[in-house]
Amino acid sequence: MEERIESMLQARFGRGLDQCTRDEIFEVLMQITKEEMSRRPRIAGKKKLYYISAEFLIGKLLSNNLINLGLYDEVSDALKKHGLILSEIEEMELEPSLGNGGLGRLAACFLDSIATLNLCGDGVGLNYHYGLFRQQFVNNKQRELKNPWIARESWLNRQDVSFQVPFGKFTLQSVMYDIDVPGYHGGCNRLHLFDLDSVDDTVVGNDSINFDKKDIRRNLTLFLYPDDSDSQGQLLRIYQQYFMVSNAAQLILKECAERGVDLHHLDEHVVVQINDTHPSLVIPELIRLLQERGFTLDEAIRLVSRTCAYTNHTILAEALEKWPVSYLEQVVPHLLPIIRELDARVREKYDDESVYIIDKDQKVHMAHMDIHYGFSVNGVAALHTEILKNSELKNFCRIYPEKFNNKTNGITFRRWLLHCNPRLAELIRELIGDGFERDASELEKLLAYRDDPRVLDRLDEVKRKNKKDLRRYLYETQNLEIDAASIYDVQIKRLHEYKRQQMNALYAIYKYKEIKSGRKPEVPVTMIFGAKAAPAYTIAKDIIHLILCLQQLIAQDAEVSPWFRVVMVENYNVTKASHLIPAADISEQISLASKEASGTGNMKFMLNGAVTLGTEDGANVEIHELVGDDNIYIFGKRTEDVLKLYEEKAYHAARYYEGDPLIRELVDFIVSEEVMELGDPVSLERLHHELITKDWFMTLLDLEDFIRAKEQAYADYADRKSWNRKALVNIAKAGYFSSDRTIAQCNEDIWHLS
Ligand code: 26Q
Repeated sequence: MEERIESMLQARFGRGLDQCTRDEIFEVLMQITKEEMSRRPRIAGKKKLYYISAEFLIGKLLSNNLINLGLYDEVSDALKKHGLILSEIEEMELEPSLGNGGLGRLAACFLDSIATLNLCGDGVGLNYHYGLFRQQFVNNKQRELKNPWIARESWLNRQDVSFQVPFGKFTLQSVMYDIDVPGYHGGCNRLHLFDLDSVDDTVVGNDSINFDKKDIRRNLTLFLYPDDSDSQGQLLRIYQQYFMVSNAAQLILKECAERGVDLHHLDEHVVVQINDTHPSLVIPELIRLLQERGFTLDEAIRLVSRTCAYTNHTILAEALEKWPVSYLEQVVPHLLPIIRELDARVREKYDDESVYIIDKDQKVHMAHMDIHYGFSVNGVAALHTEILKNSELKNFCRIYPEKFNNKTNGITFRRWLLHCNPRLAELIRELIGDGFERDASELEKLLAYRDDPRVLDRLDEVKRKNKKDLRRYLYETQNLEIDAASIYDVQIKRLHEYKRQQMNALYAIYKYKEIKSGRKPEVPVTMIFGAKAAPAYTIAKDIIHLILCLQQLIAQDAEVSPWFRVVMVENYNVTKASHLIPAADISEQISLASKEASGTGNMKFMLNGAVTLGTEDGANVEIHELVGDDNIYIFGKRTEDVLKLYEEKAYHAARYYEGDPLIRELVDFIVSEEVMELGDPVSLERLHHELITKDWFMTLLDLEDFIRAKEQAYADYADRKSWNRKALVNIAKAGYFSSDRTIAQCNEDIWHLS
């Protein structure tokens, strides 16, 4: 390997490993990895899965691809001989931020597992030039910058595949780029990302994310839509979605032709997984294309309905896509007759407005189309699926009980253990062998060591080293100083009110005041946040502002800062997650019960030996069941209570604020002199007002129980042996959350690939 790297460097740059820059070495390692992937067999099968998703949050690929190819150690050793460290070379790689958060990262984990299980399945999405914005903190506020990731050389391979995509007013010609997806010690699948040659990066200013949203030809694939809270650009979003699915559908039919598939048996050769409703237009598009090929409408609908399966990722009303008929009329007029016909068939059969595709306000409910005209509907955690069946989608479940199924999310252990936490992986190998790398359930063998003080000490040592690494990383990247001997209490995820970062901030205020009153914690604490807010989501940005003000206030306070720190990591992304998670002691999963469909960060933390502090929400419920009461901190109202409060409109934040002196004191601190001096009074006032008048996600309802649970966790941490046992049990029980398990279940129940 050393020779191969050397000779390639010489050929390209005329210099060797000792003289080349890290960038140059990275470029060559990427090239070697790409060559290796192109030599691996492509996974084939009678039936092929197309996983269509508007997001694939793949993160940096070099190390992961090398791990999966079985080349990591070889490359790492070759570099070491020259005093180089592979992980430092990987820092040169630009992160492709082609996703907002959970749903996009899930798609990336799934691709890894699909290839690892040797299943024939490709991803289909869009080649956003800038991905999600890069976040910068200026004056304690978030600022958004563009986030380019496509360098001169990248993982993308331009293909000779191109389709005509017809829109209402014009037709565009696409181009397909592929990224190879290697399975763990196996063959490769691909991620197909569609783009347009006419897209023009220069329509975006240097440091901004603003551009002319109407110039579709030039802007279509520039940006990933920064989630549902940004109300602008809806038409552009529909253009993107149709561009994605028309390409996907044409690719499917082209590949069918190449494989000699008789389209009358499409459903025996193709399965389409629709990742949330963003690709839902693939249903009418496939119907349209089959009609073009001579199929009757009845036959086309029958075939497509047996081919498409839908995953729901949310029950938040505002994230359920409903597009005005007039928008679709403008962007894809040729699909409207089909969508109307699909709706008419529903209306003819069912006398229940709540299941219509087009509602009385002339909005098209994408999820309704998926449920009627797909063969499977799955939720992403047990609780979430139950809520779908019994409340959110209950009228559909009555009609199609057989379609509903649960597939609890998972994560790829290649990235979230082997790559991000090599020390822990090595310790586990030493204890139970390497079987867990293929069969994650083998991690349970670790339970044999739950009372072995030597093993618990070793676990502690791994965590301590990881914490030191993180300390250095935060210092070098953001000039943040944290205490490596403190408890690392971490909340990293998109900023959303339902995830309740504001509740965690109120805890920070509580702790600050406690220490000010002379009550110091037994062990110092560092609260670590990382979160991006959608650019148009005002309250979310106000919450970031509050956290950053608290960070400054506490850092400046010599009385408090030796005991307690709040830090917010800038530009939270997959790379940052892989530094933060291995070092965490406490995993914050504190969404309002019923609101977090699953969460996947919770699984990553658990696998890395952090203990969850959470509500009975999403997959936390399953984590709780697996680890038992002693190895998790559960607090807060449960789903039944919450749903009832909403139903009866019985939650009033003001009552908690007015009726409870502690709550009042904490909330009022947001607009105290100390904080107002550091921050923007308008933003702080707005957040304060929101919390006491609306508090739609019931922060104040759970605040005191949250404080109780967190205090308990901090106190328990002081008993190192018992804490390390909790960490060990969490790791041992994390096997269930391998995405290999999720994908095996998807295949068994939905896809039926060979
Ligand atoms: C909606 C309308 C218009 C434009 C964009 C959107 C939009 C974009 C992104 C709606 C939703 C998303 C992202 C959703 C998401 O990430 N959901 C998360 O999915 C994870 C994987 O299943 C779960 O673990 C999380 O609980 C869920 O929040």
